[in-house]
Amino acid sequence: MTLKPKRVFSGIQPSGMLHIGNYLGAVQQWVQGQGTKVNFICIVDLHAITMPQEPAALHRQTRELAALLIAAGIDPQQTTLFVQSHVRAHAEGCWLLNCITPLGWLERMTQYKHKAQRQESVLTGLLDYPVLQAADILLYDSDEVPVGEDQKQHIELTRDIAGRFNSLYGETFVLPQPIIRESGARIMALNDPHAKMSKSDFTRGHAIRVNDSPDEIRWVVKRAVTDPGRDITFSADPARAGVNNLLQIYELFTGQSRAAIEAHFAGKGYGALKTDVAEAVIEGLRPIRERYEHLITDPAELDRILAVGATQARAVAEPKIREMMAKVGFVLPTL
Ligand code: AQP
Repeated sequence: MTLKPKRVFSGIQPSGMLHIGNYLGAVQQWVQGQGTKVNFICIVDLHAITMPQEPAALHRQTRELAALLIAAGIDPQQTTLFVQSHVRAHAEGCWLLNCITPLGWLERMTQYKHKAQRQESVLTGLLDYPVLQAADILLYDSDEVPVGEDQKQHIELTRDIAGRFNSLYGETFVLPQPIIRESGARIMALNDPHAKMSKSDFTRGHAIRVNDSPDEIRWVVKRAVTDPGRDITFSADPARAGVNNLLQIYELFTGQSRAAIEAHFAGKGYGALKTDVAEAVIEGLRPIRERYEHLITDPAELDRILAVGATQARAVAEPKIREMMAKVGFVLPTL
């Protein structure tokens, strides 16, 4: 008996330049999973507008993100890479799922509470963000959703929404599993190791962006917050979060084992740690930056790749949205 290959879905917002948290927490996993599974990677522009976006910047960032994902190793021959708004079923699916999702489930979401706190007036779309995410995932009968740790609660909510639809209208959806790395699940800000590295924090020193120059990367890592101790060892102690974060970044960029890394830094100081981390990041990002500079000069080729991706995505999502509509009781438009 041949087993059906697993379906994988994940998304990323074109809300700014990718940082190493997005890269190590999510994109690197997507690249490593290619070949054995059926992959859908979605540039989630509908999600991006749940926070205010400047239209020209959103437009530019959508192509930049496509170029960066390809430069980072997403192969459009092996992965369906597409833009969310090119597949109408995402917005339609969100509406159908909205109508079975209790408000209280959304008000509990940590990301909503965190982002809403920073807004003078909270937009409805921000509250609804996880329902749209549930539609994204469920339209593709996804088995696995590789994400950073911050998205775990949303994937659990997706399972709850899928379960509710299944019990109201009959078996329709696969219940997806979040896939979260042990190392890299939550890369912390370099200027505050107790806060998640985030695209929307533009303070210099907070993040390393994938297209930062080598000098900028050295500047940021040199100023990374550590602690008054001396040990360079992996640790879950919150007081040592800064050093632990630097070590995880080093581990993921070099691919070395934790034992080899601790042996390498034994007897050395934090200055040496920062120098080596900066150089490992620079070397790890160099090929991505070089491929990106080349790809971004050809917007027509990027649009062609995204058009192919949208056609492939529609071929899966459209029959699924029709199935959902039929189950709810809608008269389906004839094709
Ligand atoms: N710091 C992080 N460490 C590990 N993984 C992370 N991810 C985000 N930040 C980290 C993962 O990256 C994927 C894409 O994220 P997103 O574009 O959906 O945005 P986000 O989760 O809201 O993250 P950002 O970059 O911090 O954006 P803003 O500032 O706009 O909120 C996801 O799999 C996410 O888990």
